[in-house]
Amino acid sequence: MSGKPTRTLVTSALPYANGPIHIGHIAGAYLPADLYVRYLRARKRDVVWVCGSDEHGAAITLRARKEGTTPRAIVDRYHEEMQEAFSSLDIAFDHYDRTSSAEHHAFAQQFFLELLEKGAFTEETRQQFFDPVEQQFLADRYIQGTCPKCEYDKAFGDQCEKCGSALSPEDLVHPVSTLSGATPEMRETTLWYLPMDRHEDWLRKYLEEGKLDGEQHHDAKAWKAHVIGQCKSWVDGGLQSRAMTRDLDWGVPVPVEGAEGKVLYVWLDAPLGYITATQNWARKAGADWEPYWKDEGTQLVHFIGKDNIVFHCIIFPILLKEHGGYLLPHNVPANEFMNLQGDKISTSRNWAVWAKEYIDDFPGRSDEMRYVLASIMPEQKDAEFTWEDFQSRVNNELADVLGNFVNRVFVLTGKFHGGKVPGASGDWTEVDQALLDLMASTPDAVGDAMERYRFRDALQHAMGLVRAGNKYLTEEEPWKVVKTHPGRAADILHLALQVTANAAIVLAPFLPRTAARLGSALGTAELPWDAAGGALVAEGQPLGELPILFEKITDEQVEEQKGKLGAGLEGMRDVEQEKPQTTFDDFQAMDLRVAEVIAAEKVKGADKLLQLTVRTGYDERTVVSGIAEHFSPDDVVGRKVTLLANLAPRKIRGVVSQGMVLMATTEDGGLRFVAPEDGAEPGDIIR
Ligand code: B3M
Ligand code: ZN
Repeated sequence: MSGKPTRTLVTSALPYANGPIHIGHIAGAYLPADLYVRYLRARKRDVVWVCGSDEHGAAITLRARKEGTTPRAIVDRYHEEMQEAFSSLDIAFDHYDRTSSAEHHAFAQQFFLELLEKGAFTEETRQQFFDPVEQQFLADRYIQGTCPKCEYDKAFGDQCEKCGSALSPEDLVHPVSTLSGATPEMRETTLWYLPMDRHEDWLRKYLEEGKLDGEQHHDAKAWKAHVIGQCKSWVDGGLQSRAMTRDLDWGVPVPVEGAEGKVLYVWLDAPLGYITATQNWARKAGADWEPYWKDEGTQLVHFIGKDNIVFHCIIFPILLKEHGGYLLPHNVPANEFMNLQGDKISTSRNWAVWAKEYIDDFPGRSDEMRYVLASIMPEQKDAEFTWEDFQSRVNNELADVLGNFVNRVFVLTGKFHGGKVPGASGDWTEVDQALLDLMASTPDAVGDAMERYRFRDALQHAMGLVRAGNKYLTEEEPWKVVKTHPGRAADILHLALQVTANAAIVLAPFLPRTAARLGSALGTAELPWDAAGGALVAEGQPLGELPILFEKITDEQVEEQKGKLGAGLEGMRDVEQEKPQTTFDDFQAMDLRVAEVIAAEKVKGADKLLQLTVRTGYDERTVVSGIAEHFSPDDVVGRKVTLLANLAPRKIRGVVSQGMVLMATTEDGGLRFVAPEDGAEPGDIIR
């Protein structure tokens, strides 16, 4: 456990304002931060947690294009929607900001200029990919190609989402514009680059030892192994320069004369959003923002998903260090991915559990989702959410253990002690003592795990106390003992009530609503963490009404939720992804005509090929077609087909093919002719 910092600044990745929030987001960067912050706050530590919408970058402009609207309309819509989604699961930031604000633009521009003055960037005129159809430079998600590292064929110009590598457009093999599908041309433009290779030495030290300039900066061993591993492999692989500006019209304008039409790279501007969010929080709270970013005693902790590691552990630290005066991240406890019901979460396939829809279907039941997500959080490796598992955790753990335990304690206290906390004799048995010991050690066990970002472990420790309490009650049977030894029964219930109050404290970060209900039912306005471990409710204290804490999840609810996955897309086939957009002009360039097959024979030595003679109405020509495994020559003679007539002739197995016969591929891998309706004649033009 690292030493107690003076203050902690927590950030969660700024989500792109381009779509709704699902449980994968929540489990990745928001719930863990919320748990951490609630815990630190319970310990009365000085902590501020900021987040906000990331409103720039191709993620936004491409979405706007797809929906046929403006980037501004997209970010305004999702900025609101995302905040509702977060609060529906009681994800409670101190401040939620947005990067399209005037304050953020001004700060990011200022920061850029300061870096420029310090010589952090190199200004270079280089050849860049340019889309000749859309008349725009292509970077980031505007360009796709094959990843040079893992060969994934849909890597973007800034990152491969398969292997996580940070890329530059020129790294891509077979680059294509995602806007037009065109093969890009090269055009010259001037950009500012961040020469990252200059920083390899100190970065390595910072990552491996947590040391910088001889000073202990953080305990590197406290970093997650997968985070350190990813970073080290990038640094060891050699860091390249990376362009920090883009030729685009949506973003923070580059504040340099003559740089019209250029904006800051989104991964330069977005992390600075953490700083502007802190500034805006401070203004609102009447506090000073600077100590949170600049004072030695502050720990800066970034909660993110694993696809953002390179940006937070390498690029942002370089920017902060180059600028000077800022702290570097103390820890970046990135989470891995959450899968869903046997598949990757996917917005486009509607394979997701949306935060808002969940709350619409399970009103008021945010604690249940928080509990399940914390139980399976992808801390060290990818994890999977299933509705069956959700049901079993809610029913068997929350309802049958926590709910059942607390309910029995309250009912029995009502029955035997008139609803008042009974006194204890102080004559503890060995069994009592074991439970008292567990109660005493649980807060530290939970706290230690929390401070090490082991939220699953922390929850297990907290629930361990509840399980022990439940077992204690079952085995000690106060409802029987009361008949012969009422004093002993009072001891048992007294202890069980103390366990309940302690559980409310250590579970509060995970189950804030349940903890509050327990607190008021116990008649204690406040259950401070510092008092946890010992007796918390006094003899004679009257208990309030205990509501039913957890309803069971029914099989019907599970089925209903599973039925929603992929819904709206029923009857849809699992097919190849659509090719990048093409243009009307490109389509017009293809000459499609009705033709008739008048002769066919196998191509010698080629199992797959038929040599067809087709009549076009104005000539007869040879076309070689790869259909021999599906059709015999007899099958095809006399058929009307669709011919791509102006395809450049190609020699195939010694035969010159003049055109192509269009075929449809069926779901089971078969082939069908794309045949014109009866009555169409050779020479009819298709358009
Ligand atoms: N908007 C990336 C993402 O949503 C990004 C995070 C920015 S954090 C400064 O994956
Ligand atoms: Zn890759």
